[in-house]
Amino acid sequence: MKERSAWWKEAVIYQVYPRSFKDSNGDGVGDLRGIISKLDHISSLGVDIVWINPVYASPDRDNGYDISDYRAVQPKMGTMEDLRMLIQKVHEKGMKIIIDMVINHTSDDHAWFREACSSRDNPFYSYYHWWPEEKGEPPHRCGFFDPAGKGWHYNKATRSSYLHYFSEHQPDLNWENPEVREQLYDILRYWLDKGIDGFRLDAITFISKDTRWPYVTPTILKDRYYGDWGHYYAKGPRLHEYLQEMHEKVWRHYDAVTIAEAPGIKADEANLFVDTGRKELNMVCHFEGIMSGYIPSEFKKMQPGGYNLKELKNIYTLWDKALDGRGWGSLYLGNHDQPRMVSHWGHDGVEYRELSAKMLFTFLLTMRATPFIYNGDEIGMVNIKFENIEDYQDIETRHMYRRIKDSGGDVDAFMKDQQLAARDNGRTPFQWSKDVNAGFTMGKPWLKVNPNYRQINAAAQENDPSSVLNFVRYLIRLRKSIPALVYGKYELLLPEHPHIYAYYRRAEGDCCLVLLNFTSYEVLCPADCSIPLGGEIIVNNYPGIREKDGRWRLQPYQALVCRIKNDTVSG
Ligand code: ISL
Repeated sequence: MKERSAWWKEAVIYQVYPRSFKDSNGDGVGDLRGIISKLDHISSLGVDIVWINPVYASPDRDNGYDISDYRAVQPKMGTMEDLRMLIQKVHEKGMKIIIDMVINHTSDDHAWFREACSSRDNPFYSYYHWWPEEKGEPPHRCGFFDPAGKGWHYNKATRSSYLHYFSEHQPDLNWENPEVREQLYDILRYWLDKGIDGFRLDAITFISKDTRWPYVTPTILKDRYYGDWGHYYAKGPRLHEYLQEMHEKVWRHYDAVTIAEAPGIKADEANLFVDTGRKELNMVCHFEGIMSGYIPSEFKKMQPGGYNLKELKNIYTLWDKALDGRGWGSLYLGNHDQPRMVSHWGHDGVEYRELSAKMLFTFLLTMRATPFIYNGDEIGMVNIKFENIEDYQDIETRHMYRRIKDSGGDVDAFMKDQQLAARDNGRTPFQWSKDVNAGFTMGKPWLKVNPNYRQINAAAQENDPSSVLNFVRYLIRLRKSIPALVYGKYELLLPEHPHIYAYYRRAEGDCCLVLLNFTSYEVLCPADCSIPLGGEIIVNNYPGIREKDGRWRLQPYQALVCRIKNDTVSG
């Protein structure tokens, strides 16, 4: 079926992690004025939408994902006037701006929660989920960032425990209460009226709880990506009712893009969120691809040998198929919750760092899904791989360390795993130049700068035609100029091949063959994707091509896109 067009389907999204992007006042924390000062860099990429992580008032226990006032800007980030200016400047550059909205939970410092905690009779008590002590132990729920793994926290004044799926400082809002929902819709409208063009809705799949509180074994909830936990966390009985209500009360009245962060959702459930007829949301960011390669039931521990390309291809193909003609996908290879793209999916050694970054970008920008580029990836930043727990700032890593230590677990193994998977790997300051602190701040950076900034930085790449940065710019221009790369049908080739990811993007009379070598060795392509007659190579991260008897010999991490115009093969 032919895709219906929409601006957000054609867009490339650039994610800015504000506290690590650019510090304008020397306090070591990136801020709004810092982002404004770097808008030329962002717009030079050719992206269409800038997504910024939370900049609301927050005690910052989870880097802003614990909001204490939804209508205020956190002083470390700047002022409301700075934000207004950012919105205006982004628009002046012909881009759109979307913000994170964290409405599964608030901070424990939010006025609603402070009120709620004071007494059971307080009207705000019912803004949260409570388990009164006279009912005995609350049913087991897991708090992902809780040092003891617990999802309920006791509050003396109300003689009851409140629910928190993340840390105890992030109490979950009670969406059963219509007043809570109205408050939240009001907040969404407030920001849309300020000129915001849409939202990334944080952990939105968790908002509806089964308030019969069924018994769930700790084993089921042990892991947040595999097994059955999603059934309890991400598929609450009223989830879609709430999303439809949100659409009716908010989205229907604006031309905004709505993106669900969707932990716990599988391909066959995606259309429940994004099928246009259901009037819910525009896109979901799923976890199936990004978590591939981790060992189920272990905390962010990679399989020996890393991810399996066949499995990865299968996941992305399944998602494309599920959404085909019904909804629309999104694609990301890194973000603020993940290690660096190159370290995770490519090779971060000097020899292959740039090549694998370019290969991964070719993938990201030639799939049928809206691509998300995470800041820093466009210059090929890599994991910092801290050796000391004190270097980590992330609540997730710190609390998990404590949990493992307290239970007599293997902290050394944990530290090793974190070098691959910790979120702080993706949060180190942006490497602008070879100046002090990579040009990020004149003060002491809140998180250490990766010492490799002298080699990897934006300034060094700016005028180098062969840099990752300029390769990314080229790919974005290409995606914009070839509709087949946005809307064209995706057809997987060589599904069983363990090293090559190959596919066609096929539109009427136009077709692109994409060939990606995901390994650090040379691979000879099977005949199925031999050099197409009359094809033109439009992407190549090597200076030339190698072939043998009409078959491609892909160099380590080589990426090729070959365009076949007047394509007559039917899709
Ligand atoms: O970070 C993760 C894995 O390490 C995810 O499981 C993450 O907790 C989940 O996707 C929800 O993420 C979002 O909400 C969190 C916040 O810490 C994340 O930064 C945010 O992206 C709690 O608000």
